[in-house]
Amino acid sequence: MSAICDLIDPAEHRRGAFIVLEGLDRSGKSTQAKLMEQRFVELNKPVKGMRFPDRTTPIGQMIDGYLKSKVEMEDHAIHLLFSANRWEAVAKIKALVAQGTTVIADRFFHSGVVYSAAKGNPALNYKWARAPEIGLPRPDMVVFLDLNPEETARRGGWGAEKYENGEMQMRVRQLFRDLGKKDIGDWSGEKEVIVLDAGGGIEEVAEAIWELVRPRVEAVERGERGSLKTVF
Ligand code: DGP
Repeated sequence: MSAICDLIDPAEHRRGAFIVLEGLDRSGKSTQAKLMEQRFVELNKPVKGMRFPDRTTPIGQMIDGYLKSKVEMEDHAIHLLFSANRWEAVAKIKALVAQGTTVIADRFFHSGVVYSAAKGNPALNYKWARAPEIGLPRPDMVVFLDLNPEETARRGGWGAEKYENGEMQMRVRQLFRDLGKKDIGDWSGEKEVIVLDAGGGIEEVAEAIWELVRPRVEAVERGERGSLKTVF
């Protein structure tokens, strides 16, 4: 073996993956994120589930008050709070991934851009909404669980929070579907999000997600995707 190979310890370069599930409110994201986490546990692979917004931090509590309509907030101001709530988790995400733990996030920056753009405020367009997300860790894969808003609205607990109304959810769905056609814009040719039909049963959807995610995670494990990239 060459001297260079002797110097490279493959384990040292093995990072974890960063996988994000996106979806409409009550689309089954949180259930699916837990089921995916379970797969990693069964395979003895280190994994950590996270969710955004993280309502446990001081910023997250402000967001929670807004979503529960306890406080009013100007559109740009709440947008920046959602973004700040992601930024405050960056060091943790990077450290976990660097130590070889896969992070599964229930929502990340695409929700930020899409939910704000869906408000239809001309002063808060897609370009403006994306700007504060630049520099965040870029997920290795983002899966959008695509479901008809009429279906999610029939599910228990729907309608209690700010964005849980039919029109908003329709616009959110359309914007996510558009992202499914949009290239990230680097050499990879990957799309911003992968749109997955989430209309089946829980196990069926879990299997479909795993079929997408598993090869990507294995590519990360083989070192083929290099280090974690950033949003640009
Ligand atoms: P959840 O905890 O997943 O139910 O999300 C709470 C709500 O907040 C949901 O309607 C989606 C919305 N949301 C999540 N992230 C963002 C964001 O970054 N910006 C905006 N405007 N809304 C978001």
